[in-house]
Amino acid sequence: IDTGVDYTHNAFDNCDAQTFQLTGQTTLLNDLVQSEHPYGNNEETTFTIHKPGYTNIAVHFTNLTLEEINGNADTTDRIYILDGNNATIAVYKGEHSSFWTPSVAGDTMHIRLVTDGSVTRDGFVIDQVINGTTNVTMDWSSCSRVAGGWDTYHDDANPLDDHGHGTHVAGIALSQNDTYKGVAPSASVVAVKAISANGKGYASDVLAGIEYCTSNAKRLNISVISMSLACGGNSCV
Ligand SMILES: [Ca+2]
Ligand SMILES: [Ca+2]
Ligand SMILES: [Ca+2]
Repeated sequence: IDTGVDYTHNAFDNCDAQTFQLTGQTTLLNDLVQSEHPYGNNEETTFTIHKPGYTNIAVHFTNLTLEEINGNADTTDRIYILDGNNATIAVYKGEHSSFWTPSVAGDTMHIRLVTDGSVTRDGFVIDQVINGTTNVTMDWSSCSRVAGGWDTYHDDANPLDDHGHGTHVAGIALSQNDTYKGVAPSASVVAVKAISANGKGYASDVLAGIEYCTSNAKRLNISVISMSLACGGNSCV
C-alpha cells in the first residue's frame, strides 16, 4: 500500500497488463438497486445482486455521489464492490457517473455502502448488470509477479506508480538482483495505490487499501502488507 508499482519495470518482467474488453450480455434491471437518497450517517448497508447462471458479473452505476475528500477533511464514506466470496474488487468515494465496475468470476456481486458520522450525499443508483467482462477490469494473467491491485486514490483498477516510492519499496521486498536481493525474492506483489503522485494521501484511502488486502487474502494469496507512511496535516496513519 503505497504510491503504486511500476509493474512495467523489467524487474516485473515488463508486465504489460491491459484491461479486458466490455464483452457480454447486458441486462437492464427491472428494479433499480439503489441507496436511500440521501443515505444516512454511520451506515453500513450491503446490497446483493445474484444472477444464477452468470459466469462473470459486473454492474453499471448511473451515478454514485458520496461525500468527497476536501482539503484536510477526510471521509470514510465508501462503496465497496465485493465478489460472491466477499473479496473487495473495487472501492469508490466522491462522485462518479455512468460507469461499469470491474467484473468478477461468478454470479454474485455485493455492493457495500459504509458512511461516517457527518455529511451525507445523494448515494447511488445501479441500473444494469452484465454477464461478461468490463473494460475497466485489469487482466494480470500475463504478469508473472503481479497478482492484482487497485488504486484507492483515484478509484480505478490501474495501480501504476506515478511517483516512484511504491516501486522502490517493492524492490526492497521483491528484488531478484544477485547483489541487491530483496527480502522476499520469490514473492509476487498485489499493488494498492493509496498515495498520490506528489507523495501525499489520506488515511481513508490507506484504510480502504488495507480492507482490499485483508478481504483478498485468500483470493490473491496475500500474507504480508507493506506500508511505509508518514503523518502530516489532519491525516495521520
Ligand atoms: Ca464526514
Ligand atoms: Ca459522510
Ligand atoms: Ca490509477
